[in-house]
Amino acid sequence: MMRQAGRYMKAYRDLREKYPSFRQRSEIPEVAIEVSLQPWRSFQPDGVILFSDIVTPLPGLGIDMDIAEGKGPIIDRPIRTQAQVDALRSLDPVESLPFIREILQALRQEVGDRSTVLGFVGAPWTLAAYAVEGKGSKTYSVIKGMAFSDPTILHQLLAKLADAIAVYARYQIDSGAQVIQMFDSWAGQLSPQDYETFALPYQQRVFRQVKQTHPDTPLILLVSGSAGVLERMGRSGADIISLDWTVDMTEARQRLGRQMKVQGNLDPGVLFGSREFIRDRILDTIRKAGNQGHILNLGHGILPDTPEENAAFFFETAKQADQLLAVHA
Ligand code: 1CP
Repeated sequence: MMRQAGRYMKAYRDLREKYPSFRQRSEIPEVAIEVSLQPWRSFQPDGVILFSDIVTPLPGLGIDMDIAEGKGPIIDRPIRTQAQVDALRSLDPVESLPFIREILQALRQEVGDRSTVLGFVGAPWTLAAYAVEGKGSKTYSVIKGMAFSDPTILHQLLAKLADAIAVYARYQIDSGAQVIQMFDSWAGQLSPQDYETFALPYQQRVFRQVKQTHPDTPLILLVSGSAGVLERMGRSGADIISLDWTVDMTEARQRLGRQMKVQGNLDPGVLFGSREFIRDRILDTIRKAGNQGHILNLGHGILPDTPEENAAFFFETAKQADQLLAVHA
C-alpha cells in the first residue's frame, strides 16, 4: 500500500508529533527506517516501501523544496526561465542523498527474504509539474502554458529531470531496492496526444537508462487517472503497469496484452466499506486479473482516515485468497 502508507497509522501520527517536519522524518535515517517498518510490523505485506517523497532528490539538482503539512511539496522559486534550467546541477546521489543508501540498506537487512523492498521515484512530467507550478495544482495551467506556448524550455527541463531520475533509481537499486516504482501521478492530466509528447518519451528515457545497467530489476509505472492512456503506458518500457479503479481489471488486461504484468486496482475507498464488501472486492479483483502476473494492491495510496483494522483485514484476506476463492467460487 503505497504512499501515505503511514498517515492512517496511529504509530506514524505519534511519531509525526515528535518530528514535525516531513524532511526530518524522511531524511534522518533512524526515523525514516522506523516509519518504513511500521506497516511491515503491523501487516507483514509482501512489499515494504521506502518512506520518502518523489520531490526528495530535487534539492540535489538545485531546486529547494519543503513539504508542508496537509499540502504537499512547496517550491519557493519555481522553475520558469531558461537561465534557471541552465543552472540545474546533475544529480550526485552519494553527495546529496546519503540517507537514502542508509535507509535502504537497513530495510533490506531488517526484512531479509521475508518481503521485497521497493524504492520509488517521481517521473519527469510529474516532478516538472511541481518544479514549474511551485506546488500541487488542480489545473496545471502554468506548466501547460509553458508546454503549449514555448515548449523548448520545458523539454530541456524534462530531459534533465529524466537523466537525474535514472541516476537516482540506479542508486536506490545499488543501495538495496529490489523493485522501482515510478510515479507519473499527474500525467493523467494530459490529453493522450500531449502524453505522447511530454510524458511518454521521458518515462522511456528513464526506464531505458535504468534497464541498461540493471536489466533484472522490475520497474512499475503508475499514472493517476490512466484509463485513457493505458496502451501508451504499455509502451513506456515498464515491466508492470499499476492500474487505478477507473478501469475494469478484465478490460485492462485485455488492452495491455497478457504478457504485461499489472498491479492494482481496488478503489482505496473500498477500505471504508463493510468486511464482506472488502472481501468480495478483493476476490473479484483477483478473479478478473487471473492467477498470473498480478500484484494485488489498491489503485492509489491508502486514504488518511482509513480504519487501521480494515487495512489489516485487507492483508489477511489477500493472504487467504486461494482458500477463499475455492469457498466462494
Ligand atoms: O507509503 C509510504 O510511506 C510511501 C512514501 C511516499 C510516497 C511513495 C510518500 C510519503 N509520498 C510518496 C509519493 C508521492 N508524493 C506522490 C506519488 C504518489 C501519488 O500519486 O500520490 C506524490 C504526487 C507526492 C507529492 C506529495 N507529497 C503529496 C501530494 C500533494 C498534491 O500535490 O496533491 C503529499 C500530500 C505529500 C506529502 C507526503 N508524502 C508522503 C507522506 C506520508 C506525506 C504526507 C505527510 C504527512 O501527512 O505526514
